[in-house]
Amino acid sequence: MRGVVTSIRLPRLSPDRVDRVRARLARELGDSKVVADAASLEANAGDESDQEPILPDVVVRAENAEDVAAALRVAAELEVPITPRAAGSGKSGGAVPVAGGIVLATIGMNRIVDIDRAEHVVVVEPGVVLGDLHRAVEAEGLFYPPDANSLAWCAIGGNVGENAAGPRALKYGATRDWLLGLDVALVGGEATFVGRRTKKGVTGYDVAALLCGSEGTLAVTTRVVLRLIPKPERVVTMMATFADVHAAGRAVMAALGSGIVPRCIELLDARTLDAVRARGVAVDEGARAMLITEVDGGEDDAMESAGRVGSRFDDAGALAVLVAQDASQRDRLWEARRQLSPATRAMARHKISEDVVVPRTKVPALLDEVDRISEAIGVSMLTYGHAGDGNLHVNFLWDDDDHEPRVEAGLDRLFRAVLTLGGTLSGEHGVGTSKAPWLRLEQGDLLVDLQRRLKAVFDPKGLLNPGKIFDESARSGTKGHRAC
Ligand code: LAC
Ligand code: ZN
Repeated sequence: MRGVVTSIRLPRLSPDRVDRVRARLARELGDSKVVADAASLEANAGDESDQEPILPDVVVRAENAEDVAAALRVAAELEVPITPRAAGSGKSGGAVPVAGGIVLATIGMNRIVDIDRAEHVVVVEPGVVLGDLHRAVEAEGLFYPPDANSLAWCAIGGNVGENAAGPRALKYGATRDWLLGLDVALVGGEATFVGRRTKKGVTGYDVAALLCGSEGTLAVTTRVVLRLIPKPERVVTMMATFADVHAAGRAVMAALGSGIVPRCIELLDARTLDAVRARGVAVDEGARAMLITEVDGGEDDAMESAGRVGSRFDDAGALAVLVAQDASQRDRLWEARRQLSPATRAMARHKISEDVVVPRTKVPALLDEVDRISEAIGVSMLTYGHAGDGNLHVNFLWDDDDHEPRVEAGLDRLFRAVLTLGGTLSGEHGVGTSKAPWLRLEQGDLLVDLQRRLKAVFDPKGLLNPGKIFDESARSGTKGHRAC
């Protein structure tokens, strides 16, 4: 189990109540779907964030929507906390059961129910792995663009819960932009469909959009209807290198001014490039920053578009602009990019990774501020991420436990700088427990309180995924960081 930042800990159930909950769930769902052995509890305790894992008291392995509804009914009747979970790849503590209780695991609900070629719609269960969805629809000549970097194992239920995004968000947006409708179950076990299956539709509030990104605090997804488009005929992948990260930041703006919308522009700074080299991608030693850029389109125009973007990089002072020559070169580059999160974690005993966003014109200003913060606190930092969206993963890396207060100060300064630059605290990982203490700083009292009231409409007793998004005692600092 990975240990890390001390999470909020809410009061736990008494042993008697734990016994009652386990027995009642087993009666409703059958023994095989209700598990409480040490390995199962541990496997459902944490996520991919720096938040400390916390053991649940029991895990429900749902196999269908009826199981989900039954678990939510029992939770309401016995007034027990219940935390939904798909793959557990989240990066803000959203799936950590901070009050113990029930973890409701939907990863076993992994059927692709329907790929509708005529309507360009796919219907899936929440446990479908994103990469499997990509392969299935692409085999039909269709395309689902959101591409969280954990696509080899993250699941659609979590993608919906967190409104997950990835590199291709620059051109295609995040999960919410592709979500048409959801089958959901509420605390208490009632079930309904929200949204639509058609391209257009404006009846009532857009509840599907509200649930997407609600981090499992309002309802539990049992089925997802997503929009598709035809698969682009051609993709061109480019790797541009620069003498420093600031030149790369300026080149991002130059490329965005080219009239072409690349499907991604990923920035990697000098220390991140060391991690890429360590993963076997040949990068010139003189390069201190890189942009991985992809352009897609028709067979004829994609190369021309790539040429236009590449010449902007040249004008902006690129050391070299290389085009991936074949699928294996391209795959190697992306594999290295997708592994950055675990690869950078291995670079120090402690790591915090943020996913702040600034208006993209402010990326150079943010990079300057990161330099200043690193110098002021004397802690090593590295930055990579979705620069075309202004969404950067700013990482703090340190070995010495005594440096935690400095990191804390750096984190607070980073968040304040991001807000001053007109940005937001999270571009894709959500608030969870990790950013909860700063939510009010960004959104103000009225908006936070309005959302809390909304939460109470769905879940009056606060049983569903308690302690997330709004709980300001969630993280009292970086105290408790340990090697991960
Ligand atoms: C990435 C994850 C950390 O972009 O969001 O690699
Ligand atoms: Zn990312």
